[in-house]
Amino acid sequence: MLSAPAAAFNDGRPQRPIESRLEMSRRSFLQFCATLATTLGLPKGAEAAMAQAMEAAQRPSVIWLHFQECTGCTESMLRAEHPTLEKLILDVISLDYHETLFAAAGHQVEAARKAAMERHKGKYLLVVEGAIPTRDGGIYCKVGNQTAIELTRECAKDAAAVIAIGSCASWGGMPATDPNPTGAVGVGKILNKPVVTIPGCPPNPYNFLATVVHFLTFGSLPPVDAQGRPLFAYSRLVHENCERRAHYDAGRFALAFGDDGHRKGYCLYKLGCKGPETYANCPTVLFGDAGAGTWPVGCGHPCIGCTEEGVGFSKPIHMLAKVKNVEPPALYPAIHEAQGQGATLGSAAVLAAVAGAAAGAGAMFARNLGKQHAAAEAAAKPAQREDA
Ligand code: FSX
Ligand code: SF4
Ligand code: F3S
Repeated sequence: MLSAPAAAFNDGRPQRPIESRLEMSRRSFLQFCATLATTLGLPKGAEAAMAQAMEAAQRPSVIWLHFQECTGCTESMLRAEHPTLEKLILDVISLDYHETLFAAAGHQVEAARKAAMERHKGKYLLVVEGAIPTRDGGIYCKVGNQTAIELTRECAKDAAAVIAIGSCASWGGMPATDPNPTGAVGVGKILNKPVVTIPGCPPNPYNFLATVVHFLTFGSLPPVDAQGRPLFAYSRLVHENCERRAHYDAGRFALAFGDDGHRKGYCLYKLGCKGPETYANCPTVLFGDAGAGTWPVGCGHPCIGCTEEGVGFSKPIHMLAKVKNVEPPALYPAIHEAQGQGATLGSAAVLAAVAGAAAGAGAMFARNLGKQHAAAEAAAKPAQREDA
């Protein structure tokens, strides 16, 4: 039985089974759904509704605009696996306008955009990539002789929902860096309707996929924070789930790139890591499906706070982060708990799930505690906490 939102998108065309359309086994497809459901922090069983919604012939029309940016958002989507964006485009959404991926150009694609907007009035998704220049009437970015401001307003008017992908579209990002010569702003600044933001430079493609699949499955976008960021992805500091956190707590820091601490995988706080003031799920979701450690800190580079307005592209790279939270979250049970009092590990986990806490955090926490340089540490002299 098709869920109501999925049925609403059904275009009635005969479809092959989704696993053959996505060129993956049934098992892999269901694993993919379970991963997305977990990423969203949804309760057990939600993966079945997601699989059902994706299996149906629902293909929401998507209009994707490009403004001031490097196209890294689209590039990061193209590098996603399970499934790749190409397969997502062909089988899950109907990408009716995308300047980078379209072979056609000029009046032909502008006509395609207008036709899609008319045909799917009130039902299409508008995705905006890149910042919007507002200075001098917005003349610093024009497409088809329309300014980015005009195009965004025109396309947003009849959209079911607006998604700003990347930090540029979310709050200005790199183009808005001081002195911001073009007056670049995020999409929310020029629209009078809610905008879901997926910041990151580039953003994690799974956060975008999970947001779109949530829309497909439930007919609505996921709950967001004050900046419009989905809570499932941006409710925890990078620092809370970082695999180097044990070193931070123990006072073991890299003090220079390539020094002994850096080579041992110590905490990067003193190299300017902004993880303590940046909300994102990078350490738990990782990038590019290339295995463990595939995120900035995992590769040995401090987090620059690319998802956080006022941090990424604003604070100097080597400036020390403002530490927002050094204590374990209050949801963690005490080590010694009297029987029948306080939170148990199980109830904390349930609370975290209900609150939509970043999935996998518990597993990462356990994994991080165990794996870091146990042998090297045993042989090394006792570490001293370094003063800032
Ligand atoms: Fe680039 Fe996107 Fe950064 Fe911006 O991602 S990766 S400059 S967020 O708009 O293309
Ligand atoms: Fe990880 Fe950075 Fe926090 Fe250190 S300061 S634990 S490297 S997020
Ligand atoms: Fe950006 Fe920091 Fe994640 S730099 S990609 S928020 S680790």
